[in-house]
Amino acid sequence: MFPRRPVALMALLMISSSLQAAPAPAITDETKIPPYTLPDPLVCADGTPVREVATWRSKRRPELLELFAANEYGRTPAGRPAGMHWQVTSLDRAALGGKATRKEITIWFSENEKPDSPRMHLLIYQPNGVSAPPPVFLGLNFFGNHTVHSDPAIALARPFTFYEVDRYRPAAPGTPANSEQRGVHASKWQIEAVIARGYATATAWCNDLCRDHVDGLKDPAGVAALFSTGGAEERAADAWGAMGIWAWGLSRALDYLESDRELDAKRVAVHGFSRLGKAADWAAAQDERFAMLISNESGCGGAALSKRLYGETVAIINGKFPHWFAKSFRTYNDNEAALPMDQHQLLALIAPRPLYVASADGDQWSDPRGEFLGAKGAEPVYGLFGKKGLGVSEMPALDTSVGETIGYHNRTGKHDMTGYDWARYLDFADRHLNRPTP
Ligand code: GTR
Repeated sequence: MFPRRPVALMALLMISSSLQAAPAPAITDETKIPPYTLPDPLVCADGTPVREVATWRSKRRPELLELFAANEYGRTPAGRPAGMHWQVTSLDRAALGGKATRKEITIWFSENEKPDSPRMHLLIYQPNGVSAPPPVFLGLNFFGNHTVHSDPAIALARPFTFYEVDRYRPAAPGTPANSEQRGVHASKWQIEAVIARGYATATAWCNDLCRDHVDGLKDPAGVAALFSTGGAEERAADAWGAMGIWAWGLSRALDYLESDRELDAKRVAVHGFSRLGKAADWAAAQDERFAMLISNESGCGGAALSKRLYGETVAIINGKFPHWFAKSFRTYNDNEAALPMDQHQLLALIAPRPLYVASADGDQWSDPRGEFLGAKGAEPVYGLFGKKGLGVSEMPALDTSVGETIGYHNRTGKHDMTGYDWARYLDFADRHLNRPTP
């Protein structure tokens, strides 16, 4: 029987007020976390257990990808756009004191090359004097390519045109990014160290793809406009947001790398820090051309379990960043128990490729233990492939790197990507990406 009208009306009012309700406060006391149950990565939605790689590949993996697209990150258009093309805009074979070659490439996402045509600027440093095309670390940066190294030859990023959410606040809207910012994020990129170990590094600014702003999806020069996505509120419930677009951009950067015979596109480690770590996780989950994933303090919506209510929650992240995830993700605001999947299953989608998850002890907002448990929860799928994952059952001591095909450490210090982190990633890459592709 249908409820009588006043009851139905009251229910509607309750639903709409719960949609607007302030998020429940974050829990930061381990003893206050409510009990939760994680869905099994190796049991299909219809109850079929996954006992073979073939079942994982044909059934469970597509099923999980669909759950993440429909309920969290939104849907990604397949492949590259028809008119996509690129142009090398600078090339210097004597960069970094002769140790590296620096390249800049503009990747246009349509046939147009007008001032507001969607595009991405890729910056690459590759080691000189190597005997084979080197493996590549690929990641997006927060503030523009010119911030990853103080090299004065790096082209400045296009000016900001409006405030960027909680990250970079120019004195007034419209204040351009300026050369004072050159190299401000150099410590997060460690380019000399990467080159010295025989790897190339490639990066693009996330804002080239989608401005990190509540109105970012409306930017006429952004990728959202190219696909007529609509604004953060106007788009379809399962349409992508900034996170999906950033992940897509990483795959488009890989398209370019595949065309560059001086680099080994079969050995690309995609990496990301924080919000850009979430994007890297989603990129590697979807695009199996990425040979490795490094997820640095990716937290909520990244490597940390959502159902474990510690630190940032789904309601908090959706409230603060309404443009990051699909609108459908808001269904789970303060309702994480209803999620049909969780982030350990996202990490499981990387299997059998090497995966490194890293936390920082001073970054409780990202939930270090939740990130460790995310990695741990992916392990059974690595086992299915005959790979040993973390190989430990408890979180390791601070500043201790563990694991085989899944690496993990919890660094002392704040939310950051440091020389310590990079040294661990380079060691991990040496173990897993050390053989040149024939
Ligand atoms: C925070 C956000 C986190 C993380 C971080 C960052 O404000 O709550 O999820 O992404 O920003 O990107 O630095």
